Amino acid sequence: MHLVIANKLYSSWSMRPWLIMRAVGLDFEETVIPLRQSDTAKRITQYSPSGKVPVLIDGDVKVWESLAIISYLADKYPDKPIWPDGMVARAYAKSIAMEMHGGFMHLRQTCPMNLGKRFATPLMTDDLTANIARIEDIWRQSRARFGSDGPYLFGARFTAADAMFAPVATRLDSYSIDVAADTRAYIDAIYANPHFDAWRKAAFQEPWTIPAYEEGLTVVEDIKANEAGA
Ligand SMILES: N[C@@H](CCC(=O)N[C@@H](CS)C(=O)NCC(=O)O)C(=O)O
Repeated sequence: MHLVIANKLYSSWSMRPWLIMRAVGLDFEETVIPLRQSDTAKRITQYSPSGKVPVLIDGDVKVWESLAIISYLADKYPDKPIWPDGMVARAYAKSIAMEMHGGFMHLRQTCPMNLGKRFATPLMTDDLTANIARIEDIWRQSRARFGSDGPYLFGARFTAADAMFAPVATRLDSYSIDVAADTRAYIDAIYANPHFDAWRKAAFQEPWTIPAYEEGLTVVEDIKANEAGA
């Protein structure tokens, strides 16, 4: 299988299928196409009918949209623990994964993913506050109902629901957003995940910086530069 993605520093949608593929031990090759270059659109459309990544190429099958890729993998590899065990937990996991895929627009617009920087807390509008409250509620409910045996949303095993929310966890951290202690513990669990850590370290090796993605934001820490110099 071949997963085509964008910059690991910035591309939250790319991170999601990549993380779950790594977490369940699927072999794949990857191609990173950097965003905002003169040939970005041409390169992406060579692979992806939507002009967006991620896209998974599996022989003559092409699957685009992050959640469709995860769904395809779960169909193709039913023995791989992509979703949690049990019909009720799986229904909950798919509900929150789809809620994430289609929602939280205020957080996504105000706080674009950028693993390399820490920013000052943005203006906490009512819409942004409501998005964050709902995210904290989802994580709390999921952990209380299904997650008692480990740090992730469904316990000890990192599932597709965690993959969908991992970039959300990074945004709460990167934008210095005040969260409850249990939310912080979940964010820390994502950062401690070895596959997330591998993605983050690879992001810091990338040569590209896209200033347009930082316009209007106040940088309080250049994490990528600090970790590279450490
Ligand atoms: N809904 C899509 C979103 C994909 C998306 O927006 N991808 C961005 C990168 S994160 C992209 O390909 N942008 C193309 C560009 O900016 O040229 C998914 O879930 O995969």
